[in-house]
Amino acid sequence: MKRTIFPCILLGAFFFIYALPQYAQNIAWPQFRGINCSGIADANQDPPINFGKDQNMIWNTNLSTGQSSPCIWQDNIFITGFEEEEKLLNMYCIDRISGAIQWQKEISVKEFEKVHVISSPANATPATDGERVVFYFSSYGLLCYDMNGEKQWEMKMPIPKSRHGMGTSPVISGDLVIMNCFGHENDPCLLTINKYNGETVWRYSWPIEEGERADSYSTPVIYKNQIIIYRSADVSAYDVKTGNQVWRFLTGLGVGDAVCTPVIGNDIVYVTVFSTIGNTEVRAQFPDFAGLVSKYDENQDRLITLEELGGFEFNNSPEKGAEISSVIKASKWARHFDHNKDNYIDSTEWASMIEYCESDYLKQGIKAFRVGGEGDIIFSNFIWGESDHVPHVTSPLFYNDRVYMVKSGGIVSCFRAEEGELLYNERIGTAGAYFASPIAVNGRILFSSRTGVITVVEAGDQMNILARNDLDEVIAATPAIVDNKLYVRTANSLYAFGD
Ligand SMILES: [Ca+2]
Ligand SMILES: [Ca+2]
Repeated sequence: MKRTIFPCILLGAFFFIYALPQYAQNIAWPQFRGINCSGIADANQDPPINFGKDQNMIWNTNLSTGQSSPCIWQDNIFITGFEEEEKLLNMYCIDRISGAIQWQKEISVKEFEKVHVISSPANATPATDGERVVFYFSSYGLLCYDMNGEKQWEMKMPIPKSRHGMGTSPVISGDLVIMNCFGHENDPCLLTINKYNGETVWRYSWPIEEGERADSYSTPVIYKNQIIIYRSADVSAYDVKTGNQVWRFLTGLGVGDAVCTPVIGNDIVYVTVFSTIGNTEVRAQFPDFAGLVSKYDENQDRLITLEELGGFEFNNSPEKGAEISSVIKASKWARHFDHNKDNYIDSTEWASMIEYCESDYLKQGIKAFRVGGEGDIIFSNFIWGESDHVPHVTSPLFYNDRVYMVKSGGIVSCFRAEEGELLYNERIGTAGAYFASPIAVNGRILFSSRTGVITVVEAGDQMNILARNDLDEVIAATPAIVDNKLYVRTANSLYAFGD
């Protein structure tokens, strides 16, 4: 069922032709998820559909653990890793043709940033413009090297305070390195840095408003002269020259995890907004008050205390699989709904919690809105939204006028991009968690499961699975495609596949 809190406004598509970035002619996948975080390979690329350790593998190079994606320029691949015991952060430059390590740098730190069990101190994908490469480690800061591995500059940063650890990656646009630090709870800001010397150009500090929380795992997206960032309360745009906020699209969730990186297609922004407590998997686990009493009223006084609720636990994402999904105590949430603070949750208070979940469900989901305007653009620019099927971590993919999403469980949704019509919502047959974002090449889409299966699906209005390729290693990083080859970072390896 299609549900949304917003009016559905259909707008015509606006097609702008603007100059391709200079690296479009080069062999380049220069940052997280390729050019402008789109996840779309250059036209005419044709990597193998079937691949694996025994099929179409060109090379495989062992790396230290990490989940940054490959950053590629011509014959160089830049990638990171870390060594837990030694407290080392590793930066690699790998020869794209042979897989040999060309140079390797390491930084020793006293401590790593505290990160979520599914995250990593080597999370951020490097960014390059073909003359330099910028690495970001939340436990250290930014480091810039030239292509030969000579250090150009560095910007140390305090270890950020955040819920799950930084998820963002730097990007290079024009003369600037752009860093989304909106997820630093202690000092949420957007930073631009002179890529030649490492000096700060401007800094936009987030004036946190009531009901908002500094939170953002998103990588910046560039649209003309604007930097677009997804934060917990909004998707907002900043003038690349001045650092002024130009517009903001309120997502409705003031305290949600802003995890995905939005994508832009035909001047429409697509963003997936996820609420832990609003998602259908969680809501299905909540009984009504009578059900609550029959199950958790230990002393049988027909009343429920917060302590009695301690026995009620729910899984915040059963589809991720037992290994990494979190079990949450209902009392943790219910405490906020004990409005009269008497330590009992009565039927009205329980109902208000269910209502809150329902309201978060209506606020969450994929949202499509027209890019542009000034100030608050939620009512003027909103096009369509859909509460169901929303992933927690992966980013949406805009490809050939369709939008694709994959959520844990291997559940793929495909929408008509402009209208929001759901074309299909189906399981691709590999369950478990999905953290890598989908990418597209030559009429095909690649979905990578954490368990290491890369499913190749034909782009289009029906699901048509072309291949399932099992690497049998953990994949959390989004793969990269250049030069008819596919590059996949697993927990401890980098693979190159090609015919
Ligand atoms: Ca009781
Ligand atoms: Ca109460």
